[in-house]
Amino acid sequence: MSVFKVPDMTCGHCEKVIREELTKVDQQVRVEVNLKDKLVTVDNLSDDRVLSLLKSIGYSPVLYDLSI
Ligand SMILES: [Cu+2]
Repeated sequence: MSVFKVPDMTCGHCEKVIREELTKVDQQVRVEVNLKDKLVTVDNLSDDRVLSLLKSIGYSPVLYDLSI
């Protein structure tokens, strides 16, 4: 499981397109979106893949270090 900060995810539409982009890859992929904190939690998909998929649809994700 990895958490990504997506500062430019601002509304329900963003949530929908992000969710669709990540889950279309594989039905095993699990996505949780926290719109208020602009966090996306992803299970069963590599960090590199998440970052490149979200960038490909115009977002600016960064891997979020929960230990900070
Ligand atoms: Cu939006």
